[in-house]
Amino acid sequence: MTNKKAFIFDLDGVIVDTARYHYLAWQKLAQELGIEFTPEHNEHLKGVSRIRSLDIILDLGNIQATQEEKDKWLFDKNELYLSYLVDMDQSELLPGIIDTLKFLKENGQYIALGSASKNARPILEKTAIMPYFDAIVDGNDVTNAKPDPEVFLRACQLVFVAPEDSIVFEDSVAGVQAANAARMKSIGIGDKEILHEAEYIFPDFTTINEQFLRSLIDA
Ligand code: B16
Ligand code: MG
Repeated sequence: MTNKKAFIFDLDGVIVDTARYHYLAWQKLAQELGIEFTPEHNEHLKGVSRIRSLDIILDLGNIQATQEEKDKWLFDKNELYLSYLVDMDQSELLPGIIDTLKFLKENGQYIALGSASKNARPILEKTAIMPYFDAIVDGNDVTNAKPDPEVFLRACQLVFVAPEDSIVFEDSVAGVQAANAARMKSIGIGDKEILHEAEYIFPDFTTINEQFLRSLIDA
């Protein structure tokens, strides 16, 4: 009997190193508004929707803004972020990710995307990894942002796999909490102190071996 699990990948910070581009773009806005915005503050923005991210930054600076101002800042931030992606290609995939996707595909597993980003599809295209994915759920498809489990629940539904047979790879605290809330196996990619709520934590995909992936498939 084949054991088909749903392996759900976050995008920013898991598949590609776009987290630093989000940070640079938010930092520019924060600077313009006279708000101090550090890498520590940025951790709270990872996995969080664009709109919520802006609210967090404005709260840091105690700034009240009209909807019109917010819309302009959101637009400008996204334009700057997109300008960093213009020349993006496969070289921006994070180390070890392709080997992991290949192994799972060769072993007949479902692969899905579960990202908060509204820019997810062009990034998958630019990095030429769209063919690996059986299902894509991104910021355009959900109403509730991480840590709400909606994005991951929709991803497993699309491949007809139960949440308890689903595994999530995440680099953000909000994403790990979303996976746990969905009752999926959560695997943190990054700092073990920041991602301590995850069931397993690895610094990156080069440290995840085939034996571990096999154990997830056979669990
Ligand atoms: P966009 P992920 C998230 O993507 C990022 O971690 C987060 O920093 C960003 O604000 C969010 O996407 C929205 O992205 O502005 O491109 O719609 O990590 O869930 O793949
Ligand atoms: Mg992420």
